[in-house]
Amino acid sequence: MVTLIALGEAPNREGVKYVGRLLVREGLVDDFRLVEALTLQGLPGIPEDKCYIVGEHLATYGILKRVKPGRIISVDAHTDLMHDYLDHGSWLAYALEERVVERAAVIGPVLMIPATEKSRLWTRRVRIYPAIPRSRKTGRGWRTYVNLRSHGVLGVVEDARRYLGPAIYLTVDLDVLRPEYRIARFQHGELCLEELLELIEAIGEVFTVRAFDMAEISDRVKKSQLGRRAVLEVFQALKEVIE
Ligand SMILES: [Mn+2]
Repeated sequence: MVTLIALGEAPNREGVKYVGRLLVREGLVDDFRLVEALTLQGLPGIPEDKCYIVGEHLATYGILKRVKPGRIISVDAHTDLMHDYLDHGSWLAYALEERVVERAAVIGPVLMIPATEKSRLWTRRVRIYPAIPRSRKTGRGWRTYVNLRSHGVLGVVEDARRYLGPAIYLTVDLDVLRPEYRIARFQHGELCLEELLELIEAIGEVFTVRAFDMAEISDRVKKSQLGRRAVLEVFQALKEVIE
């Protein structure tokens, strides 16, 4: 079964429902369950499942409370490690702080990456693998993050495997794709579809993926041919990873 979580503002809720219909029309799923609410508190119970489709990325926080996976990989253009109030830009910080997850790896971000020790971003029990080379200031001077461009998909995924152990929950925020895919409401990242598919495949080879979500879908995807193709191919790749 596939569970759609249409949470938050109308563009996200519309986008999720549109993608649900698209997946049925293209024969990728037979049917789906829909859970809809304006706020996280308003969500009725999230059913336990292996496949979720999510608009507002905050829904992943709700899923984690239900699935309790312990370890998570978040593929995202943003680290979602802001630490001011709970929303789509901070859910991972709160999930870590509240021990909803014990350890996390964020792969592919270009934004919200801690650069100094004074950063107001959450930094504990999380490892960050940016899309392109980035540095942070530590007690021993500037150090470069292990990143996709310099270390390759395998370099990153194998490092994450040593850090996280064998079994994970996987969330893929589609804003990790470049701006021309026009899927998410906020700033897109640096990956092309082929790079994202290669990353998902490598994660599937190296980890046991207990469940996944595909997140940050908005109604922009209705008018984006590249976006629709990406949604279908990423969903297919994710399904293969848990089968
Ligand atoms: Mn996100």
